[in-house]
Amino acid sequence: MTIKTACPLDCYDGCSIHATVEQNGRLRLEGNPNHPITRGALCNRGRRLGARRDGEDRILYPMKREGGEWVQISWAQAYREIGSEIRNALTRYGHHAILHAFDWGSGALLKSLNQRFFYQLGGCTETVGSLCWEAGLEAQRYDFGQARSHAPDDMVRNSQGIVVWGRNVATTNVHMMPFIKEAQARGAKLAVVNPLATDVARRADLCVYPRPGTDALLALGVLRICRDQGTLDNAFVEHRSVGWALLSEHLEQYDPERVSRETNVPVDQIQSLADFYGRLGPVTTLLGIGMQRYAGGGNAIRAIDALAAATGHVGVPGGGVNYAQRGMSAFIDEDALTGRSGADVREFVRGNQALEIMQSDPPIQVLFVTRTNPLTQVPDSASLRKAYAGIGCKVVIDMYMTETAKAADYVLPCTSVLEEEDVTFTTMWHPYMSYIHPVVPPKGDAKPEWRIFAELAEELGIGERMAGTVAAWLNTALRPLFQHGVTLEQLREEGFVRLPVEEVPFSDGVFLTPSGKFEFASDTARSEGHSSVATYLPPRRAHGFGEHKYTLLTTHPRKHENSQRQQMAPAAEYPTVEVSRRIADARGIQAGDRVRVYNDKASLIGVAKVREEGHPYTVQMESGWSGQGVSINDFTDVDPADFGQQTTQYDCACSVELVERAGA
Ligand SMILES: Nc1nc2c(c(=O)[nH]1)N[C@H]1C(S)=C(S)[C@@H](COP(=O)(O)OP(=O)(O)OC[C@H]3O[C@@H](n4cnc5c(=O)[nH]c(N)nc54)[C@H](O)[C@@H]3O)O[C@H]1N2
Ligand SMILES: Nc1nc2c(c(=O)[nH]1)N[C@H]1C(S)=C(S)[C@@H](COP(=O)(O)OP(=O)(O)OC[C@H]3O[C@@H](n4cnc5c(=O)[nH]c(N)nc54)[C@H](O)[C@@H]3O)O[C@H]1N2
Ligand code: SF4
Ligand SMILES: [Mo]
Repeated sequence: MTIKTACPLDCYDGCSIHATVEQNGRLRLEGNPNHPITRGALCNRGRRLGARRDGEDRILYPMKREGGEWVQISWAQAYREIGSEIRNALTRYGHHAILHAFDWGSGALLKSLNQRFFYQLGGCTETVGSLCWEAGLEAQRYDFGQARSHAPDDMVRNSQGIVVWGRNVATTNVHMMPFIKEAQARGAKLAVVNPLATDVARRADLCVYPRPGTDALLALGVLRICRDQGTLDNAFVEHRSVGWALLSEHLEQYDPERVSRETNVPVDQIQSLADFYGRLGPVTTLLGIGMQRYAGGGNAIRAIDALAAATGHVGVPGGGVNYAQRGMSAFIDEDALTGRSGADVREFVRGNQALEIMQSDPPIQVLFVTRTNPLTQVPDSASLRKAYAGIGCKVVIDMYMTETAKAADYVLPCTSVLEEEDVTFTTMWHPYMSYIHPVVPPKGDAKPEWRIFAELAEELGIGERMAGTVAAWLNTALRPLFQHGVTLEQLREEGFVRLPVEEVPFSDGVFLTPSGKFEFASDTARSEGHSSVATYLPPRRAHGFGEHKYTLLTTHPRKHENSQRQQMAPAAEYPTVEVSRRIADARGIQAGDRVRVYNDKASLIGVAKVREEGHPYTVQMESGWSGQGVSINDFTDVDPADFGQQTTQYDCACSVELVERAGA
């Protein structure tokens, strides 16, 4: 029998899965052929969810660290001891002494019940801000009022141009590739803007390899050329926007020669990009997360928004500046699930939590980590290891012994998605929501996270505040959706439903900004301490700015999800270090050589790969790796981006040297 479920990983694609338990008990997972995005195919990460469920190294019982050894304990003991730690913290210091560090390791809806638990204590300290994409979300809030994406098939039908700007589509958004191919078959032109030569670049009509962290400069330079050559959409600028005059004045700083010099993009390519936006029919822009992880990352997104809007590609079929699909949030009552509005919450910025913990008053007594592996994924891992080490009681809920779990006092085993009942959806791209049906029973003593917190609440005498069933919680959280005629039964039976978000956002010319128009100049941005128009803020450490010579881009891994390597793509002892041809020649490095990558904070040995195309001073490694006593984020720093408490992992530099010739 085929069971319909879904992939809850933090991903653009939000796939629907057909799961079968074979006679020998093995799980077979396939992409749902009827789902308009999944179209029958899963990526390696989705296919390996079964292996992760059955991994030999999976944690199946509550574990406690005693004198440096891990011992198995019962749930009753775990609840009793952790409950007593919570009570002590509450009595001595109050609820702010409890830190809940969480992220989106699973995007299933009922995971938010973990927040509800902490709010029922009166409040807690919790992590806010983003390791991921918030600078861009804030940028689009200033410009459009909210980040919205076009329906996937709109591009296939209507776009004359596609610009993949800082998104590694063939790796991180694999289900986009067929849509791009179909649009190209219909005659659409493709441009790719990325310091690295990604797989999609092979299909491109125009490849631009800017110096990392200079996208705002590039976009504003392109916009200035469009203005000077008269290829703007004057009707849009006049009737549907505010602030053009101010931005236009600001563009005087971005003459093509300066832009070329500082972005390292030849003038003729800047002109080609101007022709793309200025002279083609509707152009859709697929923005990635990469270029906003820099000092000026939010402004880079604003600059691209402005370019696409002024040249007439916003609010029209085939256009759009697609970064996220925040329209989904209107169909979910998050507060009914979490109860956040009544709670007294102290906020620690995710990227800066090490310092916040070390300076905390009241001090953090108990740490809970759910759905994240901060000791690998948060910048400046060394400081965070130190900060966590100073906390008396650390509880990690996970399926595997991550670097963070290894540093804990208690590790509690949560279920795999294949053992859960829930709902999931992506806010990164398309408007489909999927039902998660349980496929197999929980292994060992693993429990769904919401049950763990419900039982811990009972231990603390507040059980009734967390009591409920999956159906009841879903009915509560999805009430706004059900008002649109969708029912829980329909979602359950069909496996997925399309939410009623518009196919072409802002096609009525009405934006969600204070002015109701697209805002080239934003008073909101200014009142929040930023330039009112998009501006170029140089990187802090990337190539040409810091002491080390090469930009170090630790981008998202091909085969696995962030640091979730177990049973997906085990960490090699020596990670691959991709260097440009220029660096290889300067340092006498050949493919396969052992090389040392280092900066002031960290050092590791890897195996060299040489890239012929791309920005000449760029080194690339996959994020999510740890080994040799360090993690990738031992190289990165905690400085925030311009908007939204966003981290800047790519604003990072390193040096590289040859250690040992291949085969030597
Ligand atoms: N296989 C796989 N897929 C994933 C994930 C995964 O871990 N593995 N993670 C998921 C998550 S959490 C996210 S947030 C998304 C991220 O999805 P993406 O945004 O596609 O991923 P990134 O690797 O962060 O960066 C995308 C690209 O930005 C480029 N880039 C870096 N600096 C600059 C710059 O200054 N300018 C420009 N123009 N480009 C730059 C990088 O070279 C990279 O190719 O992917 C999701 N999908
Ligand atoms: N240098 C560098 N750093 C980066 C990035 C980068 O590109 N480069 N990318 C950044 C981005 S975009 C992101 S989104 C973050 C991601 O960083 P994290 O949020 O830490 O994501 P993962 O590494 O996927 O870790 C998620 C963990 O949650 C566990 N998990 C899965 N399901 C559940 C569940 O139901 N309950 C509980 N309790 N645990 C569960 C998984 O087993 C896994 O260990 O990393 C950021 N850090
Ligand atoms: S990780 Fe993304 S692409 Fe892969 S199966 Fe899951 S949702 Fe689909
Ligand atoms: Mo992310």
